[in-house]
Amino acid sequence: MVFFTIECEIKMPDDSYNLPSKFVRPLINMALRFTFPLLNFRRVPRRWDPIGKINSYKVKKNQVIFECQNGFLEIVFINPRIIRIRASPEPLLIHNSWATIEPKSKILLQVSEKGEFYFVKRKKKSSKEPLQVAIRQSDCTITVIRDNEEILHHEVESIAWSRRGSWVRCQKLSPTQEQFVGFGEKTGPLVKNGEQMIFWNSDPTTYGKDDEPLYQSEPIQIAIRKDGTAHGIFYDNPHYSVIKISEGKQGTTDYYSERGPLCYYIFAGPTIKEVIRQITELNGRLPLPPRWVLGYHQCRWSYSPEERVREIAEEFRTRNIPCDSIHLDIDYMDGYRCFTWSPERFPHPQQLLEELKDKGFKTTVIIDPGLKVDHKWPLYRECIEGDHYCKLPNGKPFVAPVWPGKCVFPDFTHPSVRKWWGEKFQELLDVGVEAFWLDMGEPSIFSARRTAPDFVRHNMNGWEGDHRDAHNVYGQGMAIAAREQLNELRKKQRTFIFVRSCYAGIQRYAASWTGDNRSNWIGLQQSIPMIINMGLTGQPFVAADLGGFEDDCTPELLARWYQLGVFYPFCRNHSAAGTANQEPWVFDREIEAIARKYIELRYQLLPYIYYHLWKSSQTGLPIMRPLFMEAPNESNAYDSKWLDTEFFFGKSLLIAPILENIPEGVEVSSREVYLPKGVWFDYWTKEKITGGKTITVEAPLDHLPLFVKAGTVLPMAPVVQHVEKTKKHPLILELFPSKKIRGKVYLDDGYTKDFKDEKYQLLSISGEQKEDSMSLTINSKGKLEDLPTTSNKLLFRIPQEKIPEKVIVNGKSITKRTSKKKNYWQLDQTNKLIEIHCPKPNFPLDITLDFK
Ligand code: MIG
Repeated sequence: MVFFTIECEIKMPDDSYNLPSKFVRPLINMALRFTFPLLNFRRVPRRWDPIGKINSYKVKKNQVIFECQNGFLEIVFINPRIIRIRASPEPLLIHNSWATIEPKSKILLQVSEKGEFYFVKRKKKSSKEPLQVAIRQSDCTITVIRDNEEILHHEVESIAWSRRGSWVRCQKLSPTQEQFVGFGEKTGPLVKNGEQMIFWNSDPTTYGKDDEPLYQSEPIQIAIRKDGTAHGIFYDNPHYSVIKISEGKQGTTDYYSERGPLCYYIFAGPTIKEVIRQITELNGRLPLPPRWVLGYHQCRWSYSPEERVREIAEEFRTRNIPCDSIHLDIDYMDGYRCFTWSPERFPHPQQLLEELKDKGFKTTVIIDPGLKVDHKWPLYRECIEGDHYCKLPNGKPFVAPVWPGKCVFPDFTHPSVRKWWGEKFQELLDVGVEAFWLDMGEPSIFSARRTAPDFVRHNMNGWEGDHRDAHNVYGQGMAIAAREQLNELRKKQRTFIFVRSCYAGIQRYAASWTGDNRSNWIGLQQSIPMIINMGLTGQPFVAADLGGFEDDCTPELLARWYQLGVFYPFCRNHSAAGTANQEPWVFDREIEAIARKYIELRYQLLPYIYYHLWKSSQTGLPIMRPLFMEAPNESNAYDSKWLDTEFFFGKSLLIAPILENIPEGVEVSSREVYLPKGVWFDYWTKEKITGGKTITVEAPLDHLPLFVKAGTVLPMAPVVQHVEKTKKHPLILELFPSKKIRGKVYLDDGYTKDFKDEKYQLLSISGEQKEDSMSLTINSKGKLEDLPTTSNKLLFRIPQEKIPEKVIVNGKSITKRTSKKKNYWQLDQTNKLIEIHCPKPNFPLDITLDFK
């Protein structure tokens, strides 16, 4: 009851909060650094009772249940490469997951006895079993075997329950040297060997190096072996959990969760890409966002009043800096009441949004979970009358302070509350809002503990529970509510939603961002491993606040942050109230030019990014990729020196940003870059470089080291001020030749859900370069004939070493520039390119360049 007294002691203002001043905030943050861990701390128990020896087992079609001395163990094969293991002191009930879209398993199982082990395998006979489970009779320890021979996972101690309380434990050994990655949103390096991590959604108000836990819980571990093989484990339990990875020759992973049952999935891989496909097969994949979302987003806490929003929009357009969305933070609301507009600051929201729309901006608004206690406000009354709130044990509403002052909290773990709340989005859609930003779902509360007390009651989809059960999925419920109802409210168009707090599997409801980072070099650097690890656990579309949230950004930092940030899957500049402005133009012309150059680069790469995002929606593979994903056989690809500082963007680009300020006494920044094996092109100079080695690259303030793999067809767009404008332009295919040339483009209308009826175009380009010729074939798939979101023209750009004698398109030799309506080719002498123009291309399209 300690927490109870603390919550009650808090003075709760009726009026909304004011932002604490710049001087008080660091003090609050410092105080929270102590109170937060103290009040959220849970001690991992010391005394445990193991599950004990196996007494008997039962095979029930697709399920094997072992009855042990102290509990039950269940094994199910979700498919031949994904198994689920559950254990509990009591007989196991249905598995209620907040993450998985678990298909009903149809895999029949069998158990065979060999020596002191039981082997669980598929009933269907095959000489090589992707996965099988061996369980020792005497203590029920589990070993998981891949392809009949390789031990993936081996328990050092058997599964156990705490003697007091309700904790569960699982301790496993990694038989081979492995590197552990994944774990979702965590600070620190990409590889987590030797670390202990807590899974308890938390709002630290701002975070720096090694601060944890943060807003999200994704207890998914991927183990990578140096031969490039990988497998994964997902501990599907949203309770307070701890994963501890001990170092040593043989790494061990200890997992503890405050409440059972123990439930985990093993993904067999055997490659990292396979593991991600398997994880997202189980937990779902990102619904394809509208294409404009890939543009640049500008935000700050807060653009207010209306006039300020207009001003910002105007700055972008007059300065010719591309931008697709302006985000409105909490001050657009009336006293922080959700779904309302401030009559003073935003008296004519519809008109404002209309004007923005005319200029090519989509409006995104923030939504918080807490509803202001205000008896005159209909939404509050509905919440109370409809019994939609989180409750105290006595059934009364749980009330706690957040921005609006005293608030009640919708119980997003209740299906009908999700429906009720989700339908409210109609009010914002009516005003013209296009996308939604869901904040504070930890839930974040202005108390010393920073979140709800354990005794608060939640519906838990009918299973009833307390806040220990609900805490890590409260934000997930908020996202589910928004996604499910917005799918209904917008039957035709896609909707973009992103959240701060969530649990594994969030990607099928919403994208996310990494919360309140800081405007410093650590904030810049650590966004790389963070976003990559989130991608590895299934979330491919993530942003970090570009320029940093807390503290003031400096010109040099902002320039470098643009160079990295335009390669975040989701690209948004955002900063906290009370900090210095950090829009592209606030410093000087040099910094503005750098911001523009890199935002423009992102817009040029849009077709490339869109293809990869579509790919994520199909396979789960993220666009921001660790080196070992594309270069699994190179030891440098596992070295944190490179892993934490450079990355693949899609299959073909390598980004090596500058992550430090220019050292004193040095004139020009430079960095070492490890270029994986193969041939590369410097993106800027088109100079060829052989990889498999480290190079030093000079990087003056406006330069980002950026490389393209030879053999790539880079689909590109011209620079436009917002995504919809690309419609007037051709699709550009830029070639980076090699013996073999490959590329893909995915195009659809970019806005509706029609692509689900195959109304898209998927182009596959393959080609060959020979001594004195080059050939390209472009095939198309999908029900659309034209190239949507373009002017239905193809433009090939081929670096020119020799000038072709003949260019042949579909068997017809074409001439140098003649008419705009026919295929023709020309030389771009300044850029040293051969350009081939194909208006209204017919697929398959064959092109041959003869250099004889
Ligand atoms: O208590 O809405 O992470 O992006 O600007 C702070 C104000 C609440 C936290 C979010 C941040 C947002 C801020 N919010």
